[in-house]
Amino acid sequence: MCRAACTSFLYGLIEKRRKRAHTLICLFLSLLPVFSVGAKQTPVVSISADKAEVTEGESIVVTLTASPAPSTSLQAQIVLSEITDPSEYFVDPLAASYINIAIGASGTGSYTIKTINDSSIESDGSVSVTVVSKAGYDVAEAPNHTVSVAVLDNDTPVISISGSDAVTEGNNVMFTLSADRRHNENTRVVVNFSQTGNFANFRALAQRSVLIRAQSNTATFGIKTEDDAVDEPNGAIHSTIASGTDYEIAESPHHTASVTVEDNDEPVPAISILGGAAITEGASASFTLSSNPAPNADLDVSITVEQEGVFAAPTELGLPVALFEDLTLIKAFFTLVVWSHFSHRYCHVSVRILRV
Ligand SMILES: [Ca+2]
Ligand SMILES: [Ca+2]
Ligand SMILES: [Ca+2]
Ligand SMILES: [Ca+2]
Repeated sequence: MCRAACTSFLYGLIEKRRKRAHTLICLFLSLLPVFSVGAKQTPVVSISADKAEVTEGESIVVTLTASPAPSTSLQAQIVLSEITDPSEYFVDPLAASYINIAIGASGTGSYTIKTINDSSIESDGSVSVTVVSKAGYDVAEAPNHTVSVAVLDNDTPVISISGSDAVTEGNNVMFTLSADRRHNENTRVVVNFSQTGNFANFRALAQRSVLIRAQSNTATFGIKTEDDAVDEPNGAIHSTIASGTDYEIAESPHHTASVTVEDNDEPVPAISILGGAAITEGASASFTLSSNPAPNADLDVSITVEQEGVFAAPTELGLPVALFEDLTLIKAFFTLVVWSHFSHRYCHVSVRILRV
Protein backbone atom coordinates (compact mmCIF):
# COMPACT_ATOMS: atom_id res chain seq x y z
CA MET A 1 0.00 0.00 0.00
CA CYS A 2 2.77 2.31 0.95
CA ARG A 3 4.67 1.32 -2.21
CA ALA A 4 1.68 2.16 -4.39
CA ALA A 5 1.21 5.48 -2.68
CA CYS A 6 4.86 6.37 -3.24
CA THR A 7 4.71 5.42 -6.87
CA SER A 8 1.64 7.55 -7.42
CA PHE A 9 3.30 10.47 -5.71
CA LEU A 10 6.36 10.22 -7.93
CA TYR A 11 4.28 10.03 -11.15
CA GLY A 12 2.38 13.13 -10.08
CA LEU A 13 5.59 14.98 -9.39
CA ILE A 14 7.03 14.01 -12.82
CA GLU A 15 3.84 14.97 -14.62
CA LYS A 16 3.79 18.34 -12.87
CA ARG A 17 7.34 19.05 -13.88
CA ARG A 18 6.68 17.85 -17.45
CA LYS A 19 3.78 20.30 -17.74
CA ARG A 20 5.91 23.04 -16.31
CA ALA A 21 8.67 22.32 -18.82
CA HIS A 22 6.13 22.32 -21.63
CA THR A 23 4.84 25.66 -20.48
CA LEU A 24 8.36 27.09 -20.42
CA ILE A 25 9.09 25.74 -23.90
CA CYS A 26 5.88 27.24 -25.27
CA LEU A 27 6.73 30.56 -23.64
CA PHE A 28 10.21 30.47 -25.18
CA LEU A 29 8.82 29.68 -28.59
CA SER A 30 6.25 32.45 -28.33
CA LEU A 31 8.97 34.95 -27.48
CA LEU A 32 11.32 33.76 -30.28
CA PRO A 33 10.04 36.22 -33.00
CA VAL A 34 10.55 39.08 -30.60
CA PHE A 35 14.15 38.11 -30.10
CA SER A 36 14.60 37.56 -33.91
CA VAL A 37 13.89 41.24 -34.78
CA GLY A 38 17.08 42.20 -33.11
CA ALA A 39 19.09 39.37 -34.72
CA LYS A 40 21.85 40.09 -37.22
CA GLN A 41 20.53 40.22 -40.84
CA THR A 42 22.53 39.52 -44.00
CA PRO A 43 23.06 42.76 -45.98
CA VAL A 44 21.60 42.89 -49.48
CA VAL A 45 23.89 44.70 -51.93
CA SER A 46 22.50 46.69 -54.87
CA ILE A 47 24.28 48.91 -57.41
CA SER A 48 23.63 52.25 -59.14
CA ALA A 49 25.57 54.63 -61.45
CA ASP A 50 25.97 58.39 -61.31
CA LYS A 51 24.86 58.82 -64.92
CA ALA A 52 23.11 56.87 -67.65
CA GLU A 53 25.40 58.00 -70.46
CA VAL A 54 28.99 59.16 -70.88
CA THR A 55 31.18 60.16 -73.77
CA GLU A 56 34.30 58.09 -74.15
CA GLY A 57 37.03 59.47 -71.90
CA GLU A 58 34.59 60.38 -69.13
CA SER A 59 34.33 58.47 -65.88
CA ILE A 60 31.48 56.41 -64.50
CA VAL A 61 31.03 56.22 -60.72
CA VAL A 62 29.09 53.22 -59.49
CA THR A 63 27.85 52.99 -55.93
CA LEU A 64 27.17 49.79 -54.02
CA THR A 65 24.60 50.00 -51.27
CA ALA A 66 24.27 47.37 -48.56
CA SER A 67 20.98 47.14 -46.73
CA PRO A 68 21.11 46.96 -43.85
CA ALA A 69 24.51 48.55 -43.44
CA PRO A 70 27.02 45.99 -42.28
CA SER A 71 28.21 46.16 -38.69
CA THR A 72 31.71 45.53 -39.96
CA SER A 73 33.12 46.41 -43.36
CA LEU A 74 32.39 43.87 -46.05
CA GLN A 75 34.05 43.30 -49.39
CA ALA A 76 31.47 43.20 -52.14
CA GLN A 77 32.53 42.18 -55.60
CA ILE A 78 31.53 43.53 -59.01
CA VAL A 79 32.33 42.51 -62.56
CA LEU A 80 32.54 44.77 -65.62
CA SER A 81 31.43 43.87 -69.09
CA GLU A 82 30.93 45.99 -72.16
CA ILE A 83 29.16 46.03 -75.48
CA THR A 84 31.36 47.60 -78.13
CA ASP A 85 33.16 46.93 -81.40
CA PRO A 86 34.89 43.56 -81.31
CA SER A 87 38.33 45.08 -81.65
CA GLU A 88 37.78 48.19 -79.58
CA TYR A 89 37.28 48.81 -75.90
CA PHE A 90 35.69 51.56 -73.94
CA VAL A 91 37.25 50.25 -70.75
CA ASP A 92 40.71 48.88 -70.26
CA PRO A 93 40.30 45.12 -70.70
CA LEU A 94 42.38 44.61 -67.57
CA ALA A 95 39.80 46.56 -65.62
CA ALA A 96 36.98 44.47 -66.99
CA SER A 97 37.44 41.78 -64.36
CA TYR A 98 36.31 41.10 -60.84
CA ILE A 99 36.78 44.04 -58.50
CA ASN A 100 36.35 44.15 -54.73
CA ILE A 101 34.71 47.19 -53.18
CA ALA A 102 34.61 47.84 -49.46
CA ILE A 103 31.25 48.74 -47.94
CA GLY A 104 31.63 50.20 -44.47
CA ALA A 105 29.28 51.19 -41.74
CA SER A 106 27.84 53.92 -43.93
CA GLY A 107 26.33 51.17 -46.04
CA THR A 108 27.84 52.34 -49.31
CA GLY A 109 31.00 51.95 -51.32
CA SER A 110 31.87 53.39 -54.72
CA TYR A 111 34.14 52.66 -57.64
CA THR A 112 35.19 54.88 -60.55
CA ILE A 113 35.45 53.45 -64.04
CA LYS A 114 37.48 55.56 -66.47
CA THR A 115 36.52 55.03 -70.10
CA ILE A 116 39.15 55.27 -72.82
CA ASN A 117 39.21 58.29 -75.10
CA ASP A 118 40.85 56.65 -78.11
CA SER A 119 41.06 57.91 -81.67
CA SER A 120 39.17 55.03 -83.23
CA ILE A 121 35.91 55.65 -84.95
CA GLU A 122 33.54 53.12 -83.49
CA SER A 123 29.92 52.47 -82.73
CA ASP A 124 28.45 53.70 -79.50
CA GLY A 125 28.39 50.99 -76.84
CA SER A 126 27.79 50.47 -73.17
CA VAL A 127 29.48 49.31 -70.00
CA SER A 128 27.64 47.09 -67.52
CA VAL A 129 28.58 46.53 -63.90
CA THR A 130 27.06 43.64 -61.96
CA VAL A 131 27.26 42.66 -58.29
CA VAL A 132 28.78 39.22 -57.86
CA SER A 133 27.51 36.78 -55.28
CA LYS A 134 29.89 36.25 -52.41
CA ALA A 135 29.87 35.25 -48.75
CA GLY A 136 28.87 37.97 -46.35
CA TYR A 137 26.03 39.53 -48.34
CA ASP A 138 23.20 38.74 -50.68
CA VAL A 139 22.93 40.18 -54.17
CA ALA A 140 19.90 42.37 -54.74
CA GLU A 141 17.23 41.03 -57.02
CA ALA A 142 17.01 42.22 -60.63
CA PRO A 143 17.18 44.90 -61.81
CA ASN A 144 19.05 46.33 -58.81
CA HIS A 145 21.92 43.85 -59.08
CA THR A 146 23.33 45.45 -62.25
CA VAL A 147 23.64 48.83 -63.95
CA SER A 148 24.40 49.69 -67.56
CA VAL A 149 25.82 53.02 -68.78
CA ALA A 150 25.85 54.03 -72.47
CA VAL A 151 29.25 55.11 -73.85
CA LEU A 152 29.26 57.41 -76.86
CA ASP A 153 32.08 57.52 -79.35
CA ASN A 154 33.52 61.01 -79.94
CA ASP A 155 35.65 60.31 -82.99
CA THR A 156 34.77 61.35 -86.51
CA PRO A 157 36.77 60.86 -89.71
CA VAL A 158 38.59 63.77 -91.26
CA ILE A 159 37.94 63.71 -94.99
CA SER A 160 40.27 65.01 -97.69
CA ILE A 161 39.99 64.91 -101.46
CA SER A 162 42.47 64.45 -104.29
CA GLY A 163 42.18 64.47 -108.07
CA SER A 164 43.46 62.32 -110.90
CA ASP A 165 45.97 63.34 -113.55
CA ALA A 166 44.81 65.55 -116.39
CA VAL A 167 42.30 63.99 -118.78
CA THR A 168 41.29 64.75 -122.36
CA GLU A 169 37.79 66.10 -122.81
CA GLY A 170 35.26 63.28 -123.17
CA ASN A 171 36.84 61.25 -120.36
CA ASN A 172 35.85 61.11 -116.74
CA VAL A 173 37.67 63.29 -114.28
CA MET A 174 38.38 61.18 -111.19
CA PHE A 175 38.41 62.27 -107.56
CA THR A 176 39.21 60.28 -104.43
CA LEU A 177 37.86 60.97 -100.96
CA SER A 178 40.07 59.75 -98.13
CA ALA A 179 39.22 59.32 -94.44
CA ASP A 180 42.07 59.60 -91.97
CA ARG A 181 40.74 56.69 -89.94
CA ARG A 182 38.90 53.47 -90.43
CA HIS A 183 35.19 53.63 -89.79
CA ASN A 184 32.89 50.75 -88.94
CA GLU A 185 29.96 52.51 -90.52
CA ASN A 186 29.24 54.07 -93.89
CA THR A 187 30.11 57.74 -94.21
CA ARG A 188 28.34 59.99 -96.69
CA VAL A 189 30.41 62.95 -97.81
CA VAL A 190 28.87 65.92 -99.60
CA VAL A 191 30.94 67.32 -102.47
CA ASN A 192 30.40 70.46 -104.57
CA PHE A 193 31.80 71.03 -108.08
CA SER A 194 32.68 73.87 -110.40
CA GLN A 195 34.70 74.19 -113.58
CA THR A 196 37.07 76.42 -115.44
CA GLY A 197 35.97 76.49 -119.07
CA ASN A 198 33.00 74.55 -120.34
CA PHE A 199 33.67 70.83 -120.16
CA ALA A 200 30.89 69.39 -117.99
CA ASN A 201 27.16 70.05 -118.00
CA PHE A 202 25.18 71.21 -115.02
CA ARG A 203 24.00 67.70 -114.18
CA ALA A 204 27.54 66.40 -113.94
CA LEU A 205 28.43 69.35 -111.73
CA ALA A 206 25.47 68.97 -109.37
CA GLN A 207 26.28 68.50 -105.69
CA ARG A 208 26.54 64.84 -104.80
CA SER A 209 26.74 62.65 -101.73
CA VAL A 210 29.61 60.19 -102.01
CA LEU A 211 29.63 57.02 -99.92
CA ILE A 212 32.76 55.84 -98.12
CA ARG A 213 31.83 52.32 -97.17
CA ALA A 214 32.32 50.85 -93.72
CA GLN A 215 35.79 49.48 -93.14
CA SER A 216 37.11 51.44 -96.12
CA ASN A 217 39.19 54.58 -96.00
CA THR A 218 38.56 55.80 -99.53
CA ALA A 219 35.95 56.29 -102.23
CA THR A 220 36.71 57.19 -105.84
CA PHE A 221 34.19 58.69 -108.22
CA GLY A 222 34.15 60.34 -111.64
CA ILE A 223 32.75 63.46 -113.27
CA LYS A 224 31.85 63.08 -116.94
CA THR A 225 33.22 65.64 -119.40
CA GLU A 226 31.92 66.33 -122.92
CA ASP A 227 33.85 65.72 -126.12
CA ASP A 228 32.58 68.69 -128.08
CA ALA A 229 33.88 70.11 -131.36
CA VAL A 230 34.85 73.46 -129.99
CA ASP A 231 38.45 74.53 -129.97
CA GLU A 232 38.97 76.00 -126.52
CA PRO A 233 41.65 76.54 -123.92
CA ASN A 234 42.30 73.71 -121.49
CA GLY A 235 40.22 73.96 -118.33
CA ALA A 236 39.59 72.09 -115.10
CA ILE A 237 36.94 70.50 -112.90
CA HIS A 238 37.12 71.57 -109.26
CA SER A 239 35.68 69.69 -106.28
CA THR A 240 35.23 70.90 -102.71
CA ILE A 241 34.08 68.95 -99.67
CA ALA A 242 30.98 70.47 -98.08
CA SER A 243 29.97 70.25 -94.43
CA GLY A 244 28.33 67.07 -93.19
CA THR A 245 27.23 65.52 -89.93
CA ASP A 246 29.42 62.40 -89.85
CA TYR A 247 32.82 63.85 -90.66
CA GLU A 248 35.18 66.78 -90.42
CA ILE A 249 36.67 68.52 -93.43
CA ALA A 250 40.41 68.41 -93.89
CA GLU A 251 42.25 71.69 -93.60
CA SER A 252 43.11 73.69 -96.71
CA PRO A 253 44.29 72.79 -99.27
CA HIS A 254 43.21 69.17 -98.77
CA HIS A 255 39.52 70.03 -98.73
CA THR A 256 39.52 70.74 -102.46
CA ALA A 257 41.02 69.26 -105.62
CA SER A 258 41.19 70.14 -109.31
CA VAL A 259 41.76 68.05 -112.41
CA THR A 260 42.87 69.61 -115.68
CA VAL A 261 40.77 68.89 -118.76
CA GLU A 262 42.57 69.16 -122.06
CA ASP A 263 40.80 70.23 -125.20
CA ASN A 264 41.16 67.92 -128.19
CA ASP A 265 39.74 70.14 -130.92
CA GLU A 266 41.78 71.82 -133.63
CA PRO A 267 41.63 75.55 -133.86
CA VAL A 268 39.75 76.98 -136.84
CA PRO A 269 42.39 78.48 -139.21
CA ALA A 270 42.13 82.18 -139.94
CA ILE A 271 42.56 82.75 -143.70
CA SER A 272 43.95 86.00 -145.03
CA ILE A 273 44.70 87.13 -148.59
CA LEU A 274 47.37 89.54 -149.67
CA GLY A 275 47.78 91.15 -153.07
CA GLY A 276 51.12 91.19 -154.83
CA ALA A 277 52.92 94.15 -156.33
CA ALA A 278 51.31 96.24 -159.10
CA ILE A 279 51.67 94.83 -162.57
CA THR A 280 51.47 96.06 -166.09
CA GLU A 281 48.62 94.80 -168.14
CA GLY A 282 49.54 91.57 -169.76
CA ALA A 283 51.31 90.31 -166.66
CA SER A 284 49.72 88.07 -163.99
CA ALA A 285 48.30 89.52 -160.81
CA SER A 286 49.45 87.55 -157.78
CA PHE A 287 47.68 87.02 -154.49
CA THR A 288 48.73 85.02 -151.46
CA LEU A 289 46.36 83.10 -149.17
CA SER A 290 47.59 82.42 -145.69
CA SER A 291 46.20 80.19 -142.94
CA ASN A 292 46.95 80.85 -139.30
CA PRO A 293 47.56 78.41 -137.78
CA ALA A 294 48.40 76.01 -140.57
CA PRO A 295 45.64 73.43 -141.08
CA ASN A 296 46.31 69.78 -140.32
CA ALA A 297 44.88 68.79 -143.71
CA ASP A 298 44.50 70.61 -147.02
CA LEU A 299 41.89 73.22 -146.59
CA ASP A 300 39.49 74.39 -149.30
CA VAL A 301 39.11 78.15 -149.31
CA SER A 302 36.55 79.99 -151.46
CA ILE A 303 37.56 83.36 -152.88
CA THR A 304 36.01 85.90 -155.16
CA VAL A 305 37.96 87.68 -157.88
CA GLU A 306 36.69 90.84 -159.41
CA GLN A 307 38.13 93.68 -161.34
CA GLU A 308 37.75 97.36 -161.90
CA GLY A 309 38.05 98.31 -165.49
CA VAL A 310 38.41 95.69 -168.11
CA PHE A 311 41.70 93.89 -167.71
CA ALA A 312 40.83 90.28 -167.20
CA ALA A 313 38.93 88.27 -169.74
CA PRO A 314 35.92 86.42 -168.43
CA THR A 315 37.54 83.22 -169.58
CA GLU A 316 40.53 84.05 -167.42
CA LEU A 317 38.21 84.08 -164.54
CA GLY A 318 36.70 80.84 -165.61
CA LEU A 319 33.47 82.35 -166.90
CA PRO A 320 31.88 82.15 -170.34
CA VAL A 321 32.22 85.44 -172.26
CA ALA A 322 28.73 85.39 -173.68
CA LEU A 323 27.30 85.95 -170.29
CA PHE A 324 29.07 89.24 -169.83
CA GLU A 325 28.09 91.93 -172.34
CA ASP A 326 29.30 94.56 -169.94
CA LEU A 327 32.83 93.69 -169.11
CA THR A 328 33.50 96.66 -166.92
CA LEU A 329 32.88 94.54 -163.81
CA ILE A 330 33.48 90.84 -163.60
CA LYS A 331 33.32 88.69 -160.53
CA ALA A 332 34.47 85.14 -160.30
CA PHE A 333 34.45 82.56 -157.57
CA PHE A 334 37.22 80.14 -156.93
CA THR A 335 37.81 77.36 -154.56
CA LEU A 336 41.47 77.15 -153.80
CA VAL A 337 43.41 74.91 -151.54
CA VAL A 338 45.69 75.93 -148.76
CA TRP A 339 48.19 73.09 -148.64
CA SER A 340 48.81 71.35 -145.43
CA HIS A 341 52.25 69.94 -146.15
CA PHE A 342 54.19 73.12 -145.66
CA SER A 343 55.04 74.59 -142.37
CA HIS A 344 54.19 77.97 -143.79
CA ARG A 345 51.06 77.45 -145.79
CA TYR A 346 50.05 79.63 -148.62
CA CYS A 347 48.96 79.51 -152.20
CA HIS A 348 48.89 81.93 -155.06
CA VAL A 349 45.91 83.06 -157.01
CA SER A 350 47.05 84.17 -160.38
CA VAL A 351 44.75 86.13 -162.56
CA ARG A 352 46.08 87.00 -165.93
CA ILE A 353 44.91 90.45 -166.93
CA LEU A 354 44.22 90.94 -170.65
CA ARG A 355 42.81 93.77 -172.68
CA VAL A 356 39.57 92.66 -174.21
CA1 LIG B 1 38.09 59.70 -79.01
CA1 LIG C 1 36.56 56.23 -80.22
CA1 LIG D 1 36.42 67.54 -128.88
CA1 LIG E 1 36.58 71.12 -127.08
